[in-house]
Amino acid sequence: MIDLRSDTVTQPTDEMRRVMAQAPVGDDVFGEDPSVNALQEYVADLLGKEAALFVPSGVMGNQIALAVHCHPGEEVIVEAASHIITYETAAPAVIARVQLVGIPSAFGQMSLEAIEQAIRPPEYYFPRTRLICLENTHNRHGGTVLPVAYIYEVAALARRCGLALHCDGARLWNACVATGISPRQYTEPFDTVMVSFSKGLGAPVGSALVGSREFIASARKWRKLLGGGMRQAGILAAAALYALQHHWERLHEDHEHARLFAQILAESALVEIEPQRVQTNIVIFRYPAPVPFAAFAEACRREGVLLSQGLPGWARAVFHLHVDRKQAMEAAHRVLRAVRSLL
Ligand code: TLP
Repeated sequence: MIDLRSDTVTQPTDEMRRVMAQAPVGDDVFGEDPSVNALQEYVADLLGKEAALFVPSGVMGNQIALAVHCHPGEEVIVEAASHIITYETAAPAVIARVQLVGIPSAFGQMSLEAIEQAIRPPEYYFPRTRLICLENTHNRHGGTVLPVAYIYEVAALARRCGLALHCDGARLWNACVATGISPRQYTEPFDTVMVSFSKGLGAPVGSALVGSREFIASARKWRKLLGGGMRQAGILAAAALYALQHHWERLHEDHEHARLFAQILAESALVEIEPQRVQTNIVIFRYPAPVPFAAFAEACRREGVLLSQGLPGWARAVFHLHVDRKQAMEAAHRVLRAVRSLL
């Protein structure tokens, strides 16, 4: 079975398990876990921010960011197909108690005009706009990369309007590898950034939230409130640091495999694919309408490929540590066999 449902499905490698087993640990709720502290210092420095907080999941990192940036009843501008709006179980309504304003876009880039129009004037009866969130790379749009110039334009608009700017950078590493742009260049315009170790980097668990020292102090309180204060979490942090130091460079292989897979699908003309969307490790493509996704996914499973759903009407294949070049090509041929079986 070739599992392309997500880059979250990877198993820790033998070397990663060895590093985990040997990691020095302490009680992180007391701030005494040396491996967690080492990871947090490393990530803060890598992303050019004052401080970092290790959190169990990307969702918790995003939700803590919203809770620290906003007061209940305020508004957050997000891209309409963003992870925050789609896959976080309406947590912003429950935890930060904010309202999300979703702005549709083609590749994850909300237009500046649309963002500006969504910012509320200061009438007492409007909600107060507090925060803009960007997602880089953009998951549902197919792992698309936000151009740095665009991010700076959004940041200038946010500053001009007194708004904070957060980045869901669960796959920021992929954007860096795809463009050669450093993490610091990507993160500089943001007040806060969430990055994940458990996606393409292949760590079993964990994300980090970075920002100012003051912001991260509040974030630590929120993490505890949400039940995310972990004790000897160094075992996990060691895996995350190992992943960052050893699995980052190889992400270009996942991008290459994604391109190869997309190319085989595109050449067949059996499925609709937009090659300009294939920028990192995610490929989304339109499967034969009007077959429901579940039926298409089942046909692919019968051929030995697991896929997930992207935008409505689109299937998603994600390339990772455990899929080599041969398997990427084989997966494309199997998907085409599944498509033919449904025609
Ligand atoms: N994405 C998962 C699913 O939740 C869809 C996946 O398989 O891609 N931000 C972005 C952009 C993400 O893609 C994800 C996970 C998260 C946040 C949440 O991370 P976790 O799963 O660690 O809470």
